[in-house]
Amino acid sequence: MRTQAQIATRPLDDVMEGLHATPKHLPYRLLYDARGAELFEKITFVEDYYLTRAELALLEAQLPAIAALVGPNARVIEPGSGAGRKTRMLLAALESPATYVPIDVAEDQLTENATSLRVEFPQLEVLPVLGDYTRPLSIPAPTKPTGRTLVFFPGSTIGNFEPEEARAFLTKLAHLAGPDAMILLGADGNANREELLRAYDDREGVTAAFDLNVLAHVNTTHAASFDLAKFEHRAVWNEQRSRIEMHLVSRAAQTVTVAGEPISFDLDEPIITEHCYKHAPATLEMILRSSGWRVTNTFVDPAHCILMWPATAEKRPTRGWST
Ligand code: AVJ
Repeated sequence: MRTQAQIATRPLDDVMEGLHATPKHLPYRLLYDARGAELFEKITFVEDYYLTRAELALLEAQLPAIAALVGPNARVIEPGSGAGRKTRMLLAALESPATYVPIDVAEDQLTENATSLRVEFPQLEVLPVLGDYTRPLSIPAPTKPTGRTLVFFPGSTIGNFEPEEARAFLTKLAHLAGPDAMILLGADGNANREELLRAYDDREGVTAAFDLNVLAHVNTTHAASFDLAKFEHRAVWNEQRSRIEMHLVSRAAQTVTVAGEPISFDLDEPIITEHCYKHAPATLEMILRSSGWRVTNTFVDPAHCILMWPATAEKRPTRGWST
């Protein structure tokens, strides 16, 4: 499948690099192959994963304010569009949105989503971009004049980035979106260890299945011999870095072959597969500000976990293209 090849092929093989490192780690984008994207979508409905529920409620409550800020005929750009539940709410609330540009690596989901959006919003021009939004991007130009550009980046996806990368990425978005653009960034700022451990190791086992799927993916793309039964999913709160981590822990001392190379594991040795920073609101606001975005407002959910930041691009973003 093209998506998998595209996800797996990089100039420097970061899979091998990560498996030779200490601690071992895998690039998180591998979690989001076709099966992984499906499992992640399932996570968003899980009781213990409070993030989606809380953000949907917050978004719903603030939609009139958001629509007023954005104005008519908007061009909406969404990196990591996924299944598009929040997108639909947003598009339905905006005044005659003109263009929607979803960007995602999950090809099937991207195509299906674009097709159904064209039916649901006949006046909307949908211009999907298949690709990894952390790499250099070009956005197709709308065929008709549009109003304000809104970058829609909800879902705490920003937490996947290292703080410096987050800054570089938000700067890139400021350039991409142009002057007078807006961003709506949504992120979880919860630092409650118990709630986070539950959210990232849910009792239904969906997160565990999502995490373990990365080994199946590497088995396929890197001719690897991971036995999924010999690894266990674990959520780990990294207090010092204020981030939740997903680990796959080796249940035995074992050697796995990956692309012809033996990789040895000690008993209990982890592979870190993903981390999500839980920035304090002031930290994230500072990151936004130093990325060329002027924060205009902050929307906070009643449980004080999820925050949404509408921000407008400064006339001249402070930094050039990077990443
Ligand atoms: C898609 C990165 C926002 O960190 O909450 C959920 C991914 N991983 N459960 C998150 C995820 C395990 C999710 N993000």
